[in-house]
Amino acid sequence: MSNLDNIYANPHHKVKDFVFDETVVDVFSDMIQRSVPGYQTIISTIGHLAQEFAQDNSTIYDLGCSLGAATLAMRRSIKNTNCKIVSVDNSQAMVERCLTQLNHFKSDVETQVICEDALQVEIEKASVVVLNFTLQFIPPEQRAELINKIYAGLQPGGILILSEKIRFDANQIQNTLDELHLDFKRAHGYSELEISQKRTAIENVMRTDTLETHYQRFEQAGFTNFSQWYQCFNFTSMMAIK
Ligand code: GEK
Repeated sequence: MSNLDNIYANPHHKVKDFVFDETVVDVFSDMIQRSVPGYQTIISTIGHLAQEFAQDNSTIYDLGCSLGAATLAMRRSIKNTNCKIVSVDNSQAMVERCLTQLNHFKSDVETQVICEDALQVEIEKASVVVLNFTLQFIPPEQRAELINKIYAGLQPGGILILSEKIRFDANQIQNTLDELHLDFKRAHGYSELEISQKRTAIENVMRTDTLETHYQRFEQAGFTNFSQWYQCFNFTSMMAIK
């Protein structure tokens, strides 16, 4: 069950940088669904992709798992032998709530939920790695290191699923897609005050890349087989197969 996100509904004297604390955890499910166009489609497609790419005797990683939506979708769909899921988030509040959420559902798939920085996690014998709107919160100078580590830890035939908010160098495209996204938020009940305070809170914390930057990182890591599979406005999801 998720509470309504009204964190920025009233004026804040000083808008602080956004953090994934208990207040956010309480409303997270509502917040992400009203902020990310196609979030549910992306989650269910992650389940389908995991079904297709998970391998026997391998590990699936959900890095920046929040409340475990992608973990749950994958856990429901994989049918492999000796395939476990490692779900990681560096917010203690998220990890605690994620464990509670996962315990609501029965599953035979071994699932570990760990509170750690994605940059510190060892990626080994991976068949599926998910970064669903997580890389954008990692300092830009550390992003290549993480993608390189994921490539190294993937088994041949394994997949990285990377979803991100992206930015565009062409001003008119950037402004038009941004406006469409704001209209999506308005249509989901966010006021102008909520939109503007959230924007202030997130601007130092979430730094977006262009699609070209993501593709360059994939190439530099060693991936040759990658594509977007989803885009709505300035939100995309990509797959890179080793
Ligand atoms: C979903 N994937 O619902 N290491 C680990 N976790 C991190 C790090 C880091 N360095 N930085 C941020 N996080 C989820 C949604 S939300 C996206 C992901 C959003 C975590 C952070 O604590 C938060 O839980 C998550 O990444 C980003 O499918 O809020 O827009």
